[in-house]
Amino acid sequence: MSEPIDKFDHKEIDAKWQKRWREAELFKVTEDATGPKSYVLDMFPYPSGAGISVGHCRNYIPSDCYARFMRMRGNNVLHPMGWDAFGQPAETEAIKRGSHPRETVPKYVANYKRQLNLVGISFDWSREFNSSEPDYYKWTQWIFLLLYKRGLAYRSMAPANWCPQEKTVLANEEVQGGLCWRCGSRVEKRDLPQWFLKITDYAERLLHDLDGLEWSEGLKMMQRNWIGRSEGVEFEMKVDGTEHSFRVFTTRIDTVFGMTFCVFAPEHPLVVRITTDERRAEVEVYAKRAQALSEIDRMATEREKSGVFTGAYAINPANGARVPIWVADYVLMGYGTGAIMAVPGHDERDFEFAKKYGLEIRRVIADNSSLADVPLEKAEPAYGVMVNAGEYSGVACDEGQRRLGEWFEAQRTGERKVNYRLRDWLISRQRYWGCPIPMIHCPSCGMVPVPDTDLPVLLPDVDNYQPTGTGESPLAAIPEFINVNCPSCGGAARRETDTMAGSACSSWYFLRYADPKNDQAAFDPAKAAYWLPVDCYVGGTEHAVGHLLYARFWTKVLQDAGYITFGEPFLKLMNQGSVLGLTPFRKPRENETLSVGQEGILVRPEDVPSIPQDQVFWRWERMSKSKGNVVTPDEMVEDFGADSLRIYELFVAPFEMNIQWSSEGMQGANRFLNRVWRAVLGAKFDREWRSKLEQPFDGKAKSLRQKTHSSLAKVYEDISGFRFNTAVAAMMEWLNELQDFQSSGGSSAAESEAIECFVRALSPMAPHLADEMWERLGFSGFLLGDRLIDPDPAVAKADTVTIAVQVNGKLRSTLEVPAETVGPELERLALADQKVVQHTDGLTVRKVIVVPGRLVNIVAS
Ligand code: ANZ
Ligand code: ZN
Repeated sequence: MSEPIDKFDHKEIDAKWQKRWREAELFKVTEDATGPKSYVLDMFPYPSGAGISVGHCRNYIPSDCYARFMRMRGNNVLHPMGWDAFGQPAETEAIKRGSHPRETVPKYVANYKRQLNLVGISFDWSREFNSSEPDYYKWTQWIFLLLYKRGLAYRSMAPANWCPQEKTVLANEEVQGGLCWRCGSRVEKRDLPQWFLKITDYAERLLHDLDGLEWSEGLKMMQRNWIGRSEGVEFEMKVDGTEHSFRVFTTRIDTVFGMTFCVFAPEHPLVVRITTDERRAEVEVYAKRAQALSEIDRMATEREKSGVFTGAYAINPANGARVPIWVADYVLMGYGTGAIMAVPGHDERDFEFAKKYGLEIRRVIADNSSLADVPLEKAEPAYGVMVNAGEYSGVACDEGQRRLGEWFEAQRTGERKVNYRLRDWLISRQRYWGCPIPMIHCPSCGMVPVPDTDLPVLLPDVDNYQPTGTGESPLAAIPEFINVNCPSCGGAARRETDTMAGSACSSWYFLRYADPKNDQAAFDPAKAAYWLPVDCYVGGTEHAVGHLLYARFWTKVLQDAGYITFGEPFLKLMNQGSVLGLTPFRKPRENETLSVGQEGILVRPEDVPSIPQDQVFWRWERMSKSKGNVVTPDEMVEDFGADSLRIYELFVAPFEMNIQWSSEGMQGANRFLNRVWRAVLGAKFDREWRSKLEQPFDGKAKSLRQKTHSSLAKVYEDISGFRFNTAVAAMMEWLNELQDFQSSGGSSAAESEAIECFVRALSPMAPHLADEMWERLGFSGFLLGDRLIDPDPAVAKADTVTIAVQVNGKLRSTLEVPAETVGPELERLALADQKVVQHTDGLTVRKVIVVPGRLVNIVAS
């Protein structure tokens, strides 16, 4: 090799191999029943105009390393990519720039794709699709209709979360802390007819099946809490002196004797009927005010409680007591029955409320009966025994719950019930850039689904796709779109003008990758059965209760309808940490105020020089375009090459941890790869090393071989477990040992073995450089198409010793074993030894004497 090998030329190497991979269609896969498969999937990205940052790469690079590794371990790997192109981000972007999403999306997609290729991600682009193409959304509509036909889609008037900025409704999952999760506006309530999907029918299964998933406990807990299962009793109460009655739900029926008042949600329909005339004005004012608040705000425990008395009373069915009925916003209409029995002695919110309005607080639970009259300083929600509870006094809480539940059921005035906090999924949006809901409103037939044969309902072009702000989609302004003939009676009818939220598109895309070009069906069940479920899903935790719950729901529905045989889409889920960028802020000026949690005013990096030094401070913030702290893979690849970026992102920290971006780290990664380059190509490589392993090795060569095989084992184990940082660290140590060996002048089959094993193992991490070195070592083809070398556990073990094996005192065989091999293992190995078996043939083994590290003597007769 005459060329200089001091440093590798990353530009030339990146371009050369990316071109060759593309031309060879190296990443293309098809079903192959002869071996195991592995489906490695990154979450469906929105192709935004900003392109990807090194922050996004924290997801794509490790999952690519894993996918390449799985393939090199003999799996048929599906690693696809596509675009979640419908929905708010594309539309917001398009509105801002006055361009049509149909034009901007392909541009953004092309840019994302270019960037991902730049980093050498091994996506099978032949399976690429985007969710805003009719070929795709036809099947999103088909699944919607499947849900409708199965009674799982319905339209109903609902107080919806309304984002005044985006002029659309939001799902509960899109409201965070009372704010819109995208634009941060305070969410309002509006009564609008909306489409819902009945995810609540699947609450129990969604909860139960979490147990079998290989997801982080934290994420499972978030889903469990979101589903919010609680067991309790729902029972009926009479309004004193009227025919009216209402129901309440409680998880603590054992506290029913401590009910000293009841509370209705302000929206409860009975409120207007039972409120007395002299209380009416005050109640109405209160109810109106409550309407403006979000559920989240209303539930917040730290908010001061407020409420008004209705003037009416209810009867406690357990003891006949007459209790006042109040209205308060901490009771929600959407949960349980929208009315509660208030037990201030044992419920914190009720306690606070009773204190404020001077209502009675009564102890009905205590650690033991002798404490029945101890006054309550605060609500004591613990379990113990019932006290001051008539015939139930002295009864343990759990027994009391059971008996009271039975009592209500026997009376037929109540029953034990399971409640879920999970609400039905609000799926309609009054926005243009989404998948049209395939329904028709007919004056004579009512709601009529678009026949499957008429799908897709195409999204028409509009002149103005700005939201109308009236709660109607811009599609309502297009006569050619809305006017249709009813598929059932043929009469004049109107199309539904709402579109589906983007989360509909991402609820089944993982199935489409199995069969992306199918125009007869959403997917071929056989292909889905081959590729799915997804074996390894990689994405952020921000989707914990949105996407990850919806996708599980649709999967279960498709399973129930017989299209697939599995009920969980993502067996293993890995959540990457974020990349933080150093972000400049300035101190607020005198006339400026900061909102809660805000430390300073964000400034653009280019403005920093013009601000007085003592006014500027820097903080680590999640990388995003809006923060002006983005580093692009383009810059990094330009300066250091794709593989340096890959190594840096793999090595910098455990996969799930946040990292602070550092350019010095990039240089370190680049230096490591240059060392690899020199160690591999500066040696005399002997392709025939395998045939020379029989020769005796000296101590140094022996220890290099041990390092090679133990490193292989460690690297494979770490990559399998998503511990990429320690895998790279093991490569670095291994390289050190190889370099030590080389600088001490050693050269043998052990060195060539180390080099070949190293280059192969490096391939999933730094594929460009690995393929280049592979070629320069005299091989051809691509490492990805080849296998990784299996570590030899015997060589991997620290030094071996030779054990003499005697039969009745005569040396019959020897064992080559790791020095630390213990007695019972030596005995087992000795007895299984071929020569020993021959010499004990026909004899009975009477005794085995083991001297660890030296010999085994078998006494047989
Ligand atoms: C009396 C009681 C006594 C309660 C006690 C709790 C403790 P989870 O566990 O989340 O399901 N509740 C019921 N419906 C409500 C609504 N629409 N808005 C606000 N609160 C409501 O919560 C169930 C408990 O929350 C119920 O049990 C009820 O208060 C309250 F020592 O009833 B409990
Ligand atoms: Zn009709």
